[in-house]
Amino acid sequence: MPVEQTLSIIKPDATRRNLTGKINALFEDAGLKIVAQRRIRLTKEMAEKFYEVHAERSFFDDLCNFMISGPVVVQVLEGENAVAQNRQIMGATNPANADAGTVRKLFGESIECNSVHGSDSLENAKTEIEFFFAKMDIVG
Ligand code: IDP
Ligand code: MG
Repeated sequence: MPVEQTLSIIKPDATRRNLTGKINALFEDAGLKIVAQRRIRLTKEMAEKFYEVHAERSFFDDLCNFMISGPVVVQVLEGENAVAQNRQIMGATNPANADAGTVRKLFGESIECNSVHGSDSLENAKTEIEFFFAKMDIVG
């Protein structure tokens, strides 16, 4: 399987509960390597740009306000099939529907406050990684 990189975000509901290490352990235990990581506060403009594909959705404003409600940890995960594998580790968008042992089942509070973001395709992963990281920030 090809080695890929994917963009992950530990969301404000999780940083607020000091869960960064527990979530990172799930990534690492599954074989994904954290090859870049930074704790930041998104601005409203960044959140709106990052989630612009959802601009027409009813939850867009709430989502952007949630994403700026506290610090986030942006990170690049690397490994075989990393994009799909991370989506599996994350679990379904709604924690109520997520499989046992996934990040969202273990830690998600609601369909909005679901602890993590993960790129949904290799193409989007490239765009999302470039949104936050320069090449020299990523050390494999
Ligand atoms: P994903 O994060 O599993 O890829 P998306 O459909 O891309 O899910 O939605 C992006 C984010 O928007 C979700 O992770 C969640 O935080 C939020 N979201 C999605 N659907 C809803 C909803 O129906 N109500 C409120 N927030 C939602
Ligand atoms: Mg998505």
